[in-house]
Amino acid sequence: MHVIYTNEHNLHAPPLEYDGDLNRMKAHPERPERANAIADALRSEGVGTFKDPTPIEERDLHTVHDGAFVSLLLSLPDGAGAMGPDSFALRRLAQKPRGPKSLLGYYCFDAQTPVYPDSPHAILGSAATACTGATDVLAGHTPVYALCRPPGHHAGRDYYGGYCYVNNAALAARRIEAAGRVAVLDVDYHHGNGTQDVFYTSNSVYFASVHADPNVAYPFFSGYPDETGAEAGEGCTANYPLPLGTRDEEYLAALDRALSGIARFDPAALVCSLGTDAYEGDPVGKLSVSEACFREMGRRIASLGRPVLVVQEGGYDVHTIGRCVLRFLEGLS
Ligand code: SP5
Ligand code: ZN
Repeated sequence: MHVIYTNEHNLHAPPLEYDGDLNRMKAHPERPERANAIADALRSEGVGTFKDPTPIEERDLHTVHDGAFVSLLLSLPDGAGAMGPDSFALRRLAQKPRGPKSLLGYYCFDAQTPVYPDSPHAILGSAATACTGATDVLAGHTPVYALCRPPGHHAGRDYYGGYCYVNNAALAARRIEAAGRVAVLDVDYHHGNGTQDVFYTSNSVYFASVHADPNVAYPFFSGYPDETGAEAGEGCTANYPLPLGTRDEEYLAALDRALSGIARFDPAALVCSLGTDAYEGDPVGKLSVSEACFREMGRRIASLGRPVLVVQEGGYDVHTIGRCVLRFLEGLS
């Protein structure tokens, strides 16, 4: 199994997160130790052949993203330091302002996704990791694991947030689309709003997501069962929200429903957005999925019998994230 990985992600290390508590910033959960823990776990178990991604350039992001959006993200002014907006556009009201900080507020939808001077290297490295994984799947390798960081599934065509800057899984799906219909299965704890949005009107990419109920879980404003796609893509989006505290049996029942929809769509290949934040010990997620369940998830996904690219998304318990990924890849192989 190819494992695509670059340590460039270490260049992106936001120290603190604003989570709505106006009195205190918290340690940022999306930290380099996450990906380093996964890489260490795979290496120490001798799982996979590690391979550097083939570098990509800004223009390679345009298959999914708006040009002005990525150019702002990747080239903030020198000396700008840590950047985040303090005002957010409600776009039905907004015009596009000039000035990098206010413009970030046009493209960003939350306060937890800061841009630091070296973040662009990590963002491009993470996107390149997913794209190289896609190329390997097109070349006949399966499964392939793209150890992406930062994650990507909350980023849309022209917006970012949720610790995500560009959408790694969507970039990979677009690349694999050259071989035929693609399904994206998102098993991160959070709804993959960005990926859903990118493919919402497409009938060549199916999107299914199993996640915590957005009434009470981030990203709140999408991930409901009545979101089923639009125009040519009507029927090509499926959401399976779960109550907080959901355990293995009910989780796997929802996964089975998602997999039946994918089987009916009959894709040539599958991209799996893997978050381990549904794990019972995760500090951000509030579902109750066991380590053994990750193996069973891998097994059921493998039973579709399609080539699979796994793209790493969230998962914040650095002590168990490696084991959850190992179990999942074990089940998949
Ligand atoms: C890729 C991904 O999993 N993004 C998730 C973004 C979730 N942001 C909202 C979580 C805010 C909670 N702050 C952490 C509290 C730690 N106890
Ligand atoms: Zn997540």
